[in-house]
Amino acid sequence: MIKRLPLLSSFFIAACLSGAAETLPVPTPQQLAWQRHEFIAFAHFGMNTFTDREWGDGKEDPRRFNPTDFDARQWATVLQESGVRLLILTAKHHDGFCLWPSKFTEHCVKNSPWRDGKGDVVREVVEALREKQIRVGLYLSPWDRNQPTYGDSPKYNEYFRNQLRELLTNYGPIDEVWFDGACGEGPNGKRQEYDWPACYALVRELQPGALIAICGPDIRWVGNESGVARENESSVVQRDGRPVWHPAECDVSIRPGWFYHRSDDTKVKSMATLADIYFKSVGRNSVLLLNIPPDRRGRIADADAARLKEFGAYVNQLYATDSVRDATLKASSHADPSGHERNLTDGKLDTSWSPAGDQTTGSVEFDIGQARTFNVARIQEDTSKGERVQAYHVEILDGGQWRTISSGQVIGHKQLRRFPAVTARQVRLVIDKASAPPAIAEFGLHFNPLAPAGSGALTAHRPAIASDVHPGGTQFGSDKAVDDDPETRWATSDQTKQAWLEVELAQPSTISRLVIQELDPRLTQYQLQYRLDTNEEWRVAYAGTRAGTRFTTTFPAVQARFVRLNILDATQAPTIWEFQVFAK
Ligand code: FUL
Repeated sequence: MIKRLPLLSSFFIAACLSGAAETLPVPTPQQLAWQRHEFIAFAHFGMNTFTDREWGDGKEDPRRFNPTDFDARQWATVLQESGVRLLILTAKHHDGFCLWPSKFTEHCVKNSPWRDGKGDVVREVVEALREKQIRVGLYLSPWDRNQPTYGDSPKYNEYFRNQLRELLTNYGPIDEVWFDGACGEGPNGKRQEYDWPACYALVRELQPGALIAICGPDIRWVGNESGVARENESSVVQRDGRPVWHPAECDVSIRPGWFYHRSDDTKVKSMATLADIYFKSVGRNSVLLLNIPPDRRGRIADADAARLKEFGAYVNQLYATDSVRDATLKASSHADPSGHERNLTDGKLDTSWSPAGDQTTGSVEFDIGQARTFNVARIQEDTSKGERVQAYHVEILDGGQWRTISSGQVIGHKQLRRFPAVTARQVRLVIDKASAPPAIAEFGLHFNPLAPAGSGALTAHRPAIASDVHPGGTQFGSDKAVDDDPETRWATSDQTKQAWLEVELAQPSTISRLVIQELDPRLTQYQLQYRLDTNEEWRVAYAGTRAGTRFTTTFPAVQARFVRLNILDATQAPTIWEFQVFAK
């Protein structure tokens, strides 16, 4: 994992303490508005688009940047038609090439042939977005492989702040500033120490409404680049022994890479995959940040545009029918005058149902009037009051008996709980535990026409770490071997022959089947190792001398919490589409 944990500013901590219940952290108004966008977009565009790379080395000739038909209005139109309300543009990626004419470097658009060196991608994108009421975010890579001062900490910090000042003063209101955590050594061999407090102070001074993401106090990286949050992902995390509001953002690309590569044109994620990601990000109380990388023309590629619009339509359709919208509601009790249960179906996030007095448990029954079929429950807290619920379940009346169809702990802004389709007339939402009187804003029941995607592997979407990752870019990260996406792979550095990939399962599990999908057959000696606890020695569940593109084997069942593919020898650097372990 290359992204770093953020630091917290005192500004931010102060905002957390002014909540409804004294000790419950609450979002700032900006964080609240951002979470309610739910689904936002990323545009990785720059030198890499023209060199066909993911991580440039900063030595590229600026003349290589030359989009043939740059059209920011086309981006904005596609985004608007897909329901996207915020776009984050890579103003500068790790190669240091700036998409705006910076006064502080020659490595930027002013030395490119595009628009005779007079162009400004940032300006054109910002203006096109504003015409369509789409908000703007900017990615400014702290890691800069072009800057000679990188690694000479005070000097580079000044350069970085100068760039930040240009971006935050010349382009109107910016909603999100994205500081990536990837970081290498500078040319002098020294590691750059960033001056984060000074950067945060500058953002607050120049753009008080902007949220600082990733290496920043306002928005947290979810921990993988597969667009997937954990179950019960909370916006409240512990920092220095105190709870603070730091919501999760799930970044993922619509293609295998972050930048456009023609060879990926046939690998645009399918609707089933995108829908699954949506449920595992937005449906788990997180914001989905979906990357749509413009191509060498400087336009969103046709396949991506079509898929994004299809995705936007799918999301609208999902909410279009709600079985409880006209249901008759009856709560165990309700707070007067504002906590009436009718607020649960009024479509407003600022009105909520709360039980009477200071009760922290309660339930609401929905009588739909006739039996309806649904396979998704939507539950939303009014998070302006914090995340209060700690346990809940949803049940249906089935043959005179209440039967639980879904349960969980965190609700937060939104839970979309999937379950096999059921048909029922009476449904009940039960709050089993909360840290303060719950304030439930919305409840809905929907039908998702797409079957949940996924292999069912115990390793799928679990935290994965590797001994080695190819330096070409994060599209080769360890998470790619467990993302259930056969178009993305974990890759090791070119000379590697030995490597390991370790995955933590959700709980101690019985395992007895292994699947390995290699790019091509390279492994010649490897083990599937396992253990129940980090203090234990690794044990071997299976040892193999070949794998290949579609390898499956069973082995005598063992109990594991951690599994590891331990590669002892290979003909070439190991690279693996999927590593999966199953119960059976
Ligand atoms: C990573 C970067 O290294 C990738 O190139 C990409 O920008 C991604 C969003 O963040 O850390």
